[in-house]
Amino acid sequence: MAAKLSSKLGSNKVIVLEPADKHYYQPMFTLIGGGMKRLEQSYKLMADVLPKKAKWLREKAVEFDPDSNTVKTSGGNTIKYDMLLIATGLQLNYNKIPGLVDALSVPNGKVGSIYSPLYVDRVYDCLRNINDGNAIFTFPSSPVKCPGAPQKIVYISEHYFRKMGKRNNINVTYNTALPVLFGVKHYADALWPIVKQRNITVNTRRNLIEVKAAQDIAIFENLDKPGERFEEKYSMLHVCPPMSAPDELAKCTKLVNEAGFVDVDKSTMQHLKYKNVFAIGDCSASPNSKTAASAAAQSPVVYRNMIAALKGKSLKSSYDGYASCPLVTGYNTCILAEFDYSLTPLETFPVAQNKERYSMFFMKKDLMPILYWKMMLPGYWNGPALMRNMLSIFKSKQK
Ligand code: UQ1
Repeated sequence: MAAKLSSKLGSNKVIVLEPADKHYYQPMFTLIGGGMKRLEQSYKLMADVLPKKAKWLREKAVEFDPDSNTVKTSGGNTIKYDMLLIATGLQLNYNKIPGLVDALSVPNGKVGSIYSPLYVDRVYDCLRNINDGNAIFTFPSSPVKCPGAPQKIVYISEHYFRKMGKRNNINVTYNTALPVLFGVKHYADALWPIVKQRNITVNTRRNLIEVKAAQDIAIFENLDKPGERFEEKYSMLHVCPPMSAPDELAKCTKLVNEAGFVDVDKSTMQHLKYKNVFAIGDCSASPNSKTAASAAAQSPVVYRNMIAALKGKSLKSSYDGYASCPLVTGYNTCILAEFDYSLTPLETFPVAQNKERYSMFFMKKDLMPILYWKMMLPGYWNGPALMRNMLSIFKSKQK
């Protein structure tokens, strides 16, 4: 967005408040967990990816005051804005689960998590170290980014165990707080036969509440029967942490909804009350799946509407809730889920995308990182809508 806006508005009109020195391509983390990529391949220095025409302030936004059009920064500065775009992403709350941070700090431990660059390498270590017992994977009771990722790592791990000839000695269990395997029925119907055929145990409505690293025990609660708990012994545990909007954002009640997310119109991405405030990506309250593809599809809408709002014109561009999730099902297959707000498939390619395919795996593993760095970050990639419309002429022929 900074690239798009600074190229339109000119040098030093856009200020980027960003405390991090590295920018991670997070969609690579599942592959790193499976040993298919290395952590060093997943990031670039922030200084090298931010647009030259924008001014980078290496500080964090710590206080928002939309009534005075100001943001306070971690360095004690107060910045006045004409337009504000909030793109903070989510906060990982590993500390909300007693014992988890300790478990993730044990050298050569049995607990890992693909969601953090701090813990992702532990996942592949776990896969290599486990020889028997229970491999347990979790999905928390909170909104998460890339809701497919906690089960992608299940499929990758299960395939890894088979490749290494140790699958027969390992029970693979996916404990999810959700009532379903996947929120879009078209793809859930494709995934259930895969978990059954591969003998993966799926328990719904099970939420991780504590980890006892000294005993290798994970404690889950039954979300449908409060008070009912299960203690499960693990030889490896993969945790998807609970997530939330960042604290600094969530405390600004003027800007956020009850859950802490920026209260925007789900079509225009403009704040419902403050017309000079927009949001993009995981921090927005728009009820789409939180994925990189969603942010890509939101980006032309946010761009056009911000420019219109700046000129005092009406907002014409609208986001349809498009999200995409390349559901990696092993070391060479992937189901490419694509859908919109109505949770109906909105697919790009003229093939049955609910089937496991090598082509989609190749796209996810080798093409998407290039597209991300070369097209999305410089502001040229607006999601696959254009490609979908062009390819749609082939669709009727396939059916
Ligand atoms: C996408 O746009 C995107 O954001 C850049 C991803 O994240 C890395 C994706 O994984 C996918 C699948 C898309 C959608 C792109 C196509 C070509 C369907």
